[in-house]
Amino acid sequence: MKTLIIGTLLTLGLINSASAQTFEVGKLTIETPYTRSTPPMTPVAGGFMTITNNGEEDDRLFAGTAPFSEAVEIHEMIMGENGVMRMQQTKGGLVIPAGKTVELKPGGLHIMFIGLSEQMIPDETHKSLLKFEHAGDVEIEFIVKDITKMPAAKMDHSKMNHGAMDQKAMPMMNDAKTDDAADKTHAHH
Ligand SMILES: [Cu+2]
Repeated sequence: MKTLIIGTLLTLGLINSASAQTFEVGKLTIETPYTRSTPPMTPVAGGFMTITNNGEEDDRLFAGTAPFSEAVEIHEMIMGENGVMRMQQTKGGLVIPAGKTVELKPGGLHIMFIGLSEQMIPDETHKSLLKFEHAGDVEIEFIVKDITKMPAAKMDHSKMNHGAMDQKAMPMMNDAKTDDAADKTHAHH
């Protein structure tokens, strides 16, 4: 009977954390961890979530482990010399400042699962252990979102707008010169 009650409570706890997608450890709240679906044999996948530090001292995420991935790293996006964004591993983990929320999202900071042993199938969940300097270890669950149903990243059109402004300025100068030349021609007569 005792075993049955404990078993029931554990089951309820798991159901609650999975549906709410919120995980607590120490002063940290980790919300909506997700990864994106992958085609078969894809070697890597990104992991995304928000981490809020409700405490009064900074904490630090030191990546973690996952049974479906050889390595779990923390990556940041940086501008390469050729003007193309690329990702690199953060040095010394990722600081979660006291009282702040850090967002890991596509195109920005993210967890990188490297060496996937499984395909990421939409709506499946995958457990992973995250390691924090102060809060310690926490097991969270990543939901796999269907990448084909997610909005695509917006393109940057700022360069096009600048080009249009430059072209507008030029005809005004040309008009002024043309008028000046026309006046001189008339004066000659
Ligand atoms: Cu990455």
